[in-house]
Formats: sequence, C-alpha cells, structure tokens
Amino acid sequence: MYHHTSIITTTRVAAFAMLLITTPSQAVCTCDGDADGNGAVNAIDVDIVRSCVEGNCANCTNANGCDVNCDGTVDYIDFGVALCQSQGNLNCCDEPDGACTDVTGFTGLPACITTLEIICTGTAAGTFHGPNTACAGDQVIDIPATSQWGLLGLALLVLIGGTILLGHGKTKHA
Ligand SMILES: [Ca+2]
Ligand SMILES: [Ca+2]
Repeated sequence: MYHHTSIITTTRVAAFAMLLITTPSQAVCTCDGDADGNGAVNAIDVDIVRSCVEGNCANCTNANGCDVNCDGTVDYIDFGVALCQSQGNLNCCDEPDGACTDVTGFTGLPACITTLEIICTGTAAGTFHGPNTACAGDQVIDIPATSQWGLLGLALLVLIGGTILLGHGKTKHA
C-alpha cells in the first residue's frame, strides 16, 4: 500500500517537474519575426533583427527579443526567418539554412552569413553552399549532419564502454 502510494507520488512529482521545465519555453517563444511587436512582419522588422545581429538590440520589443526562431541566439538565420515571413511565407523556421556568400542583394553584410537557403538564393542573391555548411568568420565550413554526430557519439560510447570493461577485467585477474 505504502509502496503503491509512493510510486504515484513520484510519478506526480516527475510530471510536475516536466510541466515546469516545458511550459515556460512553449508559452514565451514561437517562431515570430514581428520584432517590434506591432502585429505585422515587414521590412522594418527585418531591419530591426539585422541591427540586433550587428549589435543594437534596442528595438527588439516583442516577446522573443530578436531571437525569431527561438534557438537562444540572434544571428543571420533570424534575419533570414524575419525576411522570409515578411514575404508572406509560412514555416520559415523549418526552412533549411547554411553558409551564404557573395551576397549582392544587401550591402554591408559580412562576406559569409549563415542564413536560410530561400533567402540566400532569393532576396540576398548570394551563393548557397548547402544545408550542412555554416560560416566561421568569413570562411565556409562543413558541419556534420545529425546522423554523423549520432554515429560519432555511438563510437565514443563503445570506446568508453570497452575501456571500462577492459579495466574491470584487469582488476578481476590481478
Ligand atoms: Ca512588426
Ligand atoms: Ca535565433
């Protein structure tokens, strides 16, 4: 009886903890390029997000700040998502992104910006280097796809597991 109750209590505490962890991020942040919070996403918001990426976030007055895609940083992907939304597109936060160079559609941008493919090849009129690329300074770098990271993690786990087993075996025989 006591055991049964404690299991229920543990489950309830765990559920409550999950609620505490998941609720705030869902409530506060949705994919939203309306940087000034006036209800519409337009060129003004795109400029505000760009200014924030370049250091001035004073005009980012909506709930997200200027983190349009809610990933915790403000970068040219947010700029791309705001631009994408200002053009009436949906699901802009799900659009693929990667390194974009030789932009001619905007002036004053760095030589390489990591942004949405549809923006790079569209309004920005640049060269898109693929979804598994990013910018490191002005350089285009390759980033491993998620599956490659998974394999890398698995290999590491096997290595650690093997080392522990080996160490355990040695102790036993000594
Ligand atoms: Ca707006
Ligand atoms: Ca972001």
